[in-house]
Amino acid sequence: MNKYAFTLLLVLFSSAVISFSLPVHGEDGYRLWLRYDRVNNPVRLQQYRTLISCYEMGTYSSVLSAARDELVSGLEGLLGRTLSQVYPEQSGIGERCILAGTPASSAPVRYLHLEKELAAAGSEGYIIRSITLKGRQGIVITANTDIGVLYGVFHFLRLLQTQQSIQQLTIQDRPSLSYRVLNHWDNLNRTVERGYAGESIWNWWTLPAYMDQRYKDYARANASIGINGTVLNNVNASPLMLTADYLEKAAALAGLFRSYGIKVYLSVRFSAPIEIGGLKTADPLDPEVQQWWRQKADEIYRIIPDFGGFLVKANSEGQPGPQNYGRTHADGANLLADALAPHQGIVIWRAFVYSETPDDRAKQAYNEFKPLDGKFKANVLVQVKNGPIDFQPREPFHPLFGAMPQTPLMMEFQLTQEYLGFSTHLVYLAPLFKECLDADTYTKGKGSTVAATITGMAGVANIGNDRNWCGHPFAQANWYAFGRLAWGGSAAAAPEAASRNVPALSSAQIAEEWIRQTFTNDPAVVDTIKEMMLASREITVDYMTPLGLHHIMGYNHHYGPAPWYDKASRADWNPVYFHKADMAGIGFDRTATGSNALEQYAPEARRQWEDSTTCPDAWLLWWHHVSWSHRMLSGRTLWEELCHKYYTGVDSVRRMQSAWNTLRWKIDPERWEQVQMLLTIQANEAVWWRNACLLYFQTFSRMSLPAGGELPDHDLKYYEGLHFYYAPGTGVTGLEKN
Ligand code: GCV
Repeated sequence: MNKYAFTLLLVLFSSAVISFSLPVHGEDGYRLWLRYDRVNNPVRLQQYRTLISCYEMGTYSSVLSAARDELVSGLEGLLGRTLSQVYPEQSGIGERCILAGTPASSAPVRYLHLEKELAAAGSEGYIIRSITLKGRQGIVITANTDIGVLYGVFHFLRLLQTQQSIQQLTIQDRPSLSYRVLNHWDNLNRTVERGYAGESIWNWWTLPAYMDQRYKDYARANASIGINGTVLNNVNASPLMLTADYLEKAAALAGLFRSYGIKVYLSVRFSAPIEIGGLKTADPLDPEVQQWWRQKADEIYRIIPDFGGFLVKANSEGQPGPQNYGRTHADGANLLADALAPHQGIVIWRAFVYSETPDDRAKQAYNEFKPLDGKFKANVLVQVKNGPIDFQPREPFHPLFGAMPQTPLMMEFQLTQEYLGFSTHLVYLAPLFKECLDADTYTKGKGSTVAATITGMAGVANIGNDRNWCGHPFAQANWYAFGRLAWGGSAAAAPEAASRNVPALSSAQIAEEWIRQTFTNDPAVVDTIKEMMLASREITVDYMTPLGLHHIMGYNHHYGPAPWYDKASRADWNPVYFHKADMAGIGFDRTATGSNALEQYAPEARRQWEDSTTCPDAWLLWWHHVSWSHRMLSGRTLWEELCHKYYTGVDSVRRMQSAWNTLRWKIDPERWEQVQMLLTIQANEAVWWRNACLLYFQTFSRMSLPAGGELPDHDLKYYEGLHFYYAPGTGVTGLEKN
């Protein structure tokens, strides 16, 4: 073979090798915000390469191993070169080394004497500092615990991924809430209630023998944003979850998640003692039932020693509960609390309850739970949805926040977009979460924010087995924002919060971090995407449920508009129950002349909403039934304002489309194209919402649509006649109609 033929062969061979070693998927979103691509800003890259040339780790635990793996793979990707591991001397570090570990696991960390700073870091916080030790420069990432070190490593990598300076670092951070927990509504048959991103990521069939790589990447992603718990299964729980077979599967996941500081929790069905225990009753005061739960808890802790505890939906939407036996929610929660207490487990008892009574659904949870304050065992937390109805695009904060001072409360937010366009609409939820967290309950005087009343935060997960985890590339941002907000989105009342030395994160900051890590650091692109994200929630409110409207979507599957729907078996499942449109006007009167849900709030909070002439437009129809010609604060009449909002909503989605189009060549083609297609769906559905709602409400207002505005392309009958088979998230057969 001559020289040229040999060279040609070599080239062909190496390109074959290269093409095989390239990822099969392009930029498919799988890597989430942990991409670790080489830093493309030469100045920053130079700085990072100058300051980092090696690493040293404290003696390994499984958590520190995870920290080391992340640090090494992250830095090697970002710096584009390999790093050497240095084994530290007693009191020194290698030149330009990253030193990571706790004082207990690393002699050089001990030598730094950071006791005072570490005292403020608590059990999950950390310190990141530029140091000089015996004339050698380096950076230390340290904490009181191994998990604190892992969180510090993720923070450090975030600095590089977002191209921040790492000169003179003096970072100290800790979480403001103790419980930061994802709630999966995943069923054992892999359907996901209100899931829009494929099937459940838990492959119950192949667990525990087969551990999908996804489980580890899930844990990494969660740990990177400080999530420290996960409830694996749906709150509409199968009793089978508590059988030995399934517990073994859960134990396998718990074993993996342990290295990432994530505890496993399970949703339990209150009647499990009957269904899988063979008892005749699930009465919480029955000694046999009590013994059954104690034994079940012992069995669980034998195989999951750090098991987090139980999440319970009881006497809600058909689920069994203590009221089936004439007992209270406190009796039910305390039964389980007693079983878990010897193992330091907790019970998270949901307050999402409402029954078929003539009373306003918005009032029922408060009426049920407020009198139980002080009656729960110490290891019970009550989990309250952000608003009193059900995860609507806009709701006032739930009146239970601040109303149960003797009971630790968990906030429940929904990341999966059940009522916000599934995973086909781009809606960044941090502004919705912040609106609630920052709201003033006035329960302990001015400044008693909702955030200050909670101990933990739960997020109903939007994760499935779709390649990009969440369906919509931008839905990942809601997972990210949830974790970041639970970590540091508020100056919460928890004692830990007081010693955070960093200000609460804003929606804009979180969006920017996410964009830089997930898409690009190009400032113009970051700004364009950030603007879209920050506006997106309000835009969705405008085209779906403006001015305080709520719960007017399709029955059961909750897809699309159906304000006319009145066929549900229960009044409070019908949209007409919530908007109450008639010839006189529209809106739910929740003032003293109506249901008086207002009285559940502190007087100062009430004051902002109670007068229809001063109530902010955004909340008006939540609190008041007003005439179609009611004068809004904007100066328009109600009907004009309603039209204005619906039309503006559609226009704004179109503006998002134009903004996205300007990014055509600025981000990877795969995700650009996906988002472009999804925005087209969103724009079409915004038009659908606008037309369907305005045509329907017009039958009452008898007023005209705005002159010169786009006319609906169909009549009301057409919209009313639409049916959707196989709408995702319901688990129905597809033959059921809405
Ligand atoms: C898990 C809403 C949803 C249900 C959900 C329920 C809950 O009603 O539509 O799918 O059930 O909330 O939070 O328990």
